[in-house]
Amino acid sequence: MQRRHFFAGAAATAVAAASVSRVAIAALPEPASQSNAETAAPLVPPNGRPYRPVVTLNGWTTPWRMNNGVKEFHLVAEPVVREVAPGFSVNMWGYNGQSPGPTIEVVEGDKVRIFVTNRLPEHTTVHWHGQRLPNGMDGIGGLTQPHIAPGKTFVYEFVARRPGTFMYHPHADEMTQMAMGMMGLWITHPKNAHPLIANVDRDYAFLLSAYDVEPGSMTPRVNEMTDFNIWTFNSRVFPAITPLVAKQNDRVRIRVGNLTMTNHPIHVHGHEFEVTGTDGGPVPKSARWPEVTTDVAVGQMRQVEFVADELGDWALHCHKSHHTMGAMGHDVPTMIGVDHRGLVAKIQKIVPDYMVMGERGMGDMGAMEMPLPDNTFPMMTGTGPFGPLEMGGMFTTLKVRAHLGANDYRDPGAFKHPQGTVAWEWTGAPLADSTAPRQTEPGKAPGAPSVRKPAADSSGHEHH
Ligand SMILES: [Cu+2]
Repeated sequence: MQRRHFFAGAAATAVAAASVSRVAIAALPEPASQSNAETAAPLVPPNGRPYRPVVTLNGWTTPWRMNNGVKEFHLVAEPVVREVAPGFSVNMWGYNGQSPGPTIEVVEGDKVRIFVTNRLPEHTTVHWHGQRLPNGMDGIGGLTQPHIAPGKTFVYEFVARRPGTFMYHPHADEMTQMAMGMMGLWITHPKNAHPLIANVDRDYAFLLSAYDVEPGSMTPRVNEMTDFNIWTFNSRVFPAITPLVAKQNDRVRIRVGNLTMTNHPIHVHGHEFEVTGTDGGPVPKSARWPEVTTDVAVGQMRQVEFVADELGDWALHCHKSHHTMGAMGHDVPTMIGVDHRGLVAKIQKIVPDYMVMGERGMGDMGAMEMPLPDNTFPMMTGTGPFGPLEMGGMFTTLKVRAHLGANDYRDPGAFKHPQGTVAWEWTGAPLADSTAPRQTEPGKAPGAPSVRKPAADSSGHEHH
């Protein structure tokens, strides 16, 4: 039914429709490919209905070919090398040279044809997450179509019926293929002014993905289910993730999809936002409320909006603190409060490079020049105008500036704080000793009241 509609403009009969398909397949569109991991300039649509394009963080939008009123795309599933951070590249599987694959942007009502060529060593499919489409176009290997064998090209055709934020990913050996980075964003812009879809000045999009890459190695362990160590926005880690920039009072939309194995509470500093849409569509206005963190569960898409009216460099990150950390293994013991004095000097006589980690927390590590294996990145890294940031994974910044060109997405550098607006060191009289916080005494349970007890107490801990 949908398919007949689809070709109604080009041909009146089923026979003619089939011949249109064959002609299209005989002339595969040249696949666009991207070699670097920088954020590409938004792709202003050269034809078709106009729309404000999204900016894919550390990604890009693929161009299309118009063919008799049909937007034709060509995805190539293939092994890629993704620069997750400078000096740290990972062997992934992706599309058209990158993981994630290119963003596909269309307009509600567009007739879309996607050619998918498989250059992987095993079969694949593409599932168009969240789309209304004919069942046979849903991309579930074995259920709705035969798998796409290595070397083969399949064609998907449907009308982008619903405006919104979607994703695409394989539905074939998913555990391997998604753990290897096969995913991409799909944006369907509204055809007309939509009561629930605001015009925004800046429209950002990224996917959450996680990998388990042992320090010093280059390929994710695909059987891992829980203990990932690379937490990314679009297969990129802080400080290599592009900042989101906005001019003061810009209306900003951020679209975040989660294709990891756990939820991510995405937190924006300095502003309140509303969730204006999900992969199920726009949220009714009566169901929106202000938030500063929204949880993006596995297989979900959240679209948040706010007016960027507070100047500054605001953190934007996953609120699970381990997810803003880098590649270090997780078998490091907690050393807070362990006194290593003396021991370190003895060990250093045998192992000159020996360093103790974490006896005053882990913050020292941000400043330490830890020797690292080849091809990895530090657990805590990034430097701001005031020193190390001690971050490393799902973290970036929202940079709001008073002066910024409408289409300027470049990093404007560090925020220049107005005088007197930065937290400062107290240099007056110190806190008197008598009111210093008390510590739990050795042998007592934490939280036990550290008050002087009456003389009758025989536990022997009176102060002498
Ligand atoms: Cu997270």
